[in-house]
Amino acid sequence: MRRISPVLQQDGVDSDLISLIKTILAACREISFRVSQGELAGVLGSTLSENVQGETQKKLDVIANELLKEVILETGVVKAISSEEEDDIVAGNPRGRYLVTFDPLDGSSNTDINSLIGTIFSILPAPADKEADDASMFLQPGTAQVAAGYVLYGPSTMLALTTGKGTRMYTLDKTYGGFLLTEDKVTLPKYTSEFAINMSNQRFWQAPMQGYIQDLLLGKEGPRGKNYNMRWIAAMVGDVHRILCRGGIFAYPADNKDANKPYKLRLMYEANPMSLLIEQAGGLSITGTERILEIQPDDIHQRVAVILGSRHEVETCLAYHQKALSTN
Ligand code: FDP
Repeated sequence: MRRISPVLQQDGVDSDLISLIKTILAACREISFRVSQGELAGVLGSTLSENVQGETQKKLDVIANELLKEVILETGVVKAISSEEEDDIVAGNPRGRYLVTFDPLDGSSNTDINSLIGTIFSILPAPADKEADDASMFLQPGTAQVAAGYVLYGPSTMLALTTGKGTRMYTLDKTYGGFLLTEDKVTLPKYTSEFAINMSNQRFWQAPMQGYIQDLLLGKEGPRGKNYNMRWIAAMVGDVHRILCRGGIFAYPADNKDANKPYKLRLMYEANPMSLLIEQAGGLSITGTERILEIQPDDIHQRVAVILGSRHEVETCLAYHQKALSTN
C-alpha cells in the first residue's frame, strides 16, 4: 500500500505543497485521536501539541481550530489562514506561497451524539503583491484551488484529497500513524437513486427545488420512473463521503426560513473544497443557477446554495431550475 508522499510526488505536486498537506494531516491525526476520546477529550489531553495541553476543557471544534491554526502557520509556507471558527483571517509568513481555508470540525452538532464529523480544507495560491493581513487575497474562485480535501472521523479515519489530478482516498493506519492509499481513482456513478436533503425545510424552498424533490418522492409512479432512497447525516462531510463512495445527490438549497440567511453552507470552507473533490471524481456541483467553482467570492464567510453529486441527477435538478427561469 502506498503512502501519501510518493503518490503526490508522482503527480508532480510541488514539494512545499506536499509538506503543507502533510502538516495539515498531522493536525488531523491529532484531531482524530481527540475525537475518538469523546467525552474524555477534555480530561485526558493531547498526544501531540504541548501548547494545547492544559487548555483541553474547550469544545472539540475550538481545539481542532487551534491545532490546525498553530501547525499550519508554523510551516512558513502559508501567508494567511481563514477558518470558519475565526471572524478574521490570521496572517502568517509575508513571503508564504499558499493560503489555507478550513472548517476545523464540520457537522459539529454530531459530536454530542458520537456520529460522523470531519475537517475540510482548501489550499489557494497566495498573491505575491498583497499584505499577509489583507483578506481580499482569499477572494479567489474555487477553480484556483491547488488542493482540497477532508478528513472524516468515522469508524475509520479517512482522507479524500485532490490536487487536480483526480480524487483519491486514503485510510489512516493507526498502527503506523500514516494515511495509506485505499482508493486510487474515485469515480462517481453518473446515475443514482439516492438523495440527501433536510426534508424538514421543504416548505421554505423555492419552487424548482420543491418540484424536483416532489418528483423524486413520487418514485416509480412519478415522472422519474424509479424509487429513490433518502439519507441525511447532518454533516456535509459524511454525506459527501457517501456520495464519493457510491453516488447520490446532496442539496442544501436556498430557503426563506430566515430572510437574512437564505443559504446555510459556506463557500470557502465547505462548498468550494467539496465541489473540487466531486468534480475531480466526475460529478457536478452547482447552486441551481451556476457552477460553484466559478463563483467570484465577495466575502470570506459568504454562504451559498449547494447541489452536488452524480452528474445526471445534478443535471436533472438543474433542468428544473432552468425551466422555472425560462417560464418567469
Ligand atoms: P453543522 O451546522 O452541524 O456544522 O456546516 C453546516 C452543517 O453542519 C453541514 O455540515 C450539514 O450538512 C448541515 O449543516 C446540517 O444542517 P441541518 O442542521 O439543517 O441538518
